[in-house]
Amino acid sequence: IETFEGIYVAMYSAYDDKGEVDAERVKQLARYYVGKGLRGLYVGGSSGEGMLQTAEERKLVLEAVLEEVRGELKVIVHVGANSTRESVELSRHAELHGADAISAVPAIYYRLSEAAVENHWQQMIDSSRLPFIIYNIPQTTGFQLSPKLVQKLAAQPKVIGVKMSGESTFDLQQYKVAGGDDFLVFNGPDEQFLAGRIMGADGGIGGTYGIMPELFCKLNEWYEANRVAEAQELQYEINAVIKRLLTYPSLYGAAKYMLSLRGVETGEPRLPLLPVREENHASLAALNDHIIAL
Ligand code: HMN
Repeated sequence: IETFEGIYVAMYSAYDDKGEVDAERVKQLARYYVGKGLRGLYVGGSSGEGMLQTAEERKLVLEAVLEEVRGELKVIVHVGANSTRESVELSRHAELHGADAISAVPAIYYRLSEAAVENHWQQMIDSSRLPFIIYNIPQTTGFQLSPKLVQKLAAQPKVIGVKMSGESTFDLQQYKVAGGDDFLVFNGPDEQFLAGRIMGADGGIGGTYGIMPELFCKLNEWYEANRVAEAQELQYEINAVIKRLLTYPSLYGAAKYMLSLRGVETGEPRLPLLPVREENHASLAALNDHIIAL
């Protein structure tokens, strides 16, 4: 049985200087993550700005990633969109092009009943043979995922796990219980990766992993080796970095600027996400040096 546990970078977007999706830059970014100990990439999620792109752009991004790293890194693609129709289209595309798994948030904007969200996800699940990972992020979607719905969905072999980006580690553990033995939970909040693992997460998917992949892989290894005191110290170091990152106009703009300092150009985030300003450059360069030295 193929397993998905491990550490996945929630990949950032890659645009050219005019803000158009740039397949070459997507490939360079995907390539940057090979050989760092990661299990894979999570494409088109929050960090990847999937919700700010057209379906055609999202397809282009996924195809570029798969062309570059298929077989070297597992590729989970976020196919959540506002309409079920578009999500189904993206699911079919993902299967056709050889993605390893699909994943989706609930549809946003409308206040949806649990039955509506269940049906939205079910249509994606039914539209492809790929494994499906529920993406729970209540602070942005407003949808509270119940353990009962997790249990119901997880009864299907194709539903292999949940990406838990909510902050309650109690809820995380309850999803693990509800999903059963083979059901995977991926920790979402990078600031509490270690706490998530202790409460039952099998791995993590995170945006800030994108600028410190080695540190998150090390954190995971130390947890697995029972070196919890050292892991806690490393988590604290990481959190000091994240705390600083959150002071910029946008987390994504700051992270993307740091990648450019390492020779990986990905352009600015797409509006309404703000880019960093010139006055931020010096402190981000210092933060980048700090991360590299950790
Ligand atoms: C994604 O889909 O891009 C992310 O994996 C979601 C992830 O849980 C991030 N959460 C949000 O962006 C709301 C975290 O990586 C987050 O960026 C990090 O914990 C810093 O707060």
